[in-house]
Amino acid sequence: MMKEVEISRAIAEAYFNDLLESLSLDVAIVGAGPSGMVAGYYLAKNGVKTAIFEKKLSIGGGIWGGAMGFNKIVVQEVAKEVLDEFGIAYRPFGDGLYVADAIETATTLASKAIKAGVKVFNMVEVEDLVVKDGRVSGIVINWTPVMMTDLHVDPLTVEARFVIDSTGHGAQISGHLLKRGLIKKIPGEGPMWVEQGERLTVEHTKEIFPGLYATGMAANALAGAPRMGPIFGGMFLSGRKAALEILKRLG
Ligand code: 48F
Repeated sequence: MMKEVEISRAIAEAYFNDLLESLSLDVAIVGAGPSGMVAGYYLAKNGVKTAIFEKKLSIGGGIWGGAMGFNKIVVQEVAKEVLDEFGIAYRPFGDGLYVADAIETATTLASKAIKAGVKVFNMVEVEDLVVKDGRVSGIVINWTPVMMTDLHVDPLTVEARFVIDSTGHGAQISGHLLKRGLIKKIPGEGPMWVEQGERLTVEHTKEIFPGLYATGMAANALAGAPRMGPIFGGMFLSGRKAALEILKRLG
């Protein structure tokens, strides 16, 4: 029946079912940028209970604008197989480079991750971590508007066997460990050097503290590696690497 309150009931019930179901996760991913969505896809596809928490209204992080708002992205040879896995169209360009549409990339990564079983909670900011006995064991969440307006409202908590910091350049989640002295430093990204930046981002995708992995630009910032601009292969491979390592750990 098209009654106003029935529409409200449908939304509230469906949303809170998802939230209740996601209070206890195998993996909580913070940030729905390329590395977070790729990680989520590979985890969920392999039967791991995974949710992504994104503080903005929209998923996609730094994908949408390509470079300078020109909405194309570049992917290098080694990461082409991730585009193939997701079925994202591309066009070869020069020696070992491929150009894909930024809008198709953002929407397809999200669609495939969700269809693989990832729950995405947008407009939810992760404001802290749960740390018990020297191990990250969950995240602390609040509504983005609460955080923006600085209202004094207590958060909720989600427990997770692993948390992934996929928050991009700011490495916000790892920052919560830094301010408690639980990790020593976050050097931040260095000036542009594409090859090194891409290589080091993947190399430094790892468990940075018991229970906490970092991917993408967060891994890059934690390593003090160079920035690389609108080439996305490193982001994809970083997300996949974290997912495969966590899959191994979960058995
Ligand atoms: O920055 P972002 O796209 O992360 P990424 O996977 O990819 C980086 C590239 O987009 C690009 C690049 C390519 O070479 O350099 O920058 O490392 O996405 C990070 C997402 O995390 C969200 C943020 O809104 C964005 O969508 N985010 C950040 N902090 C929080 C958060 C938080 N505390 N809680 C929830 N979401």
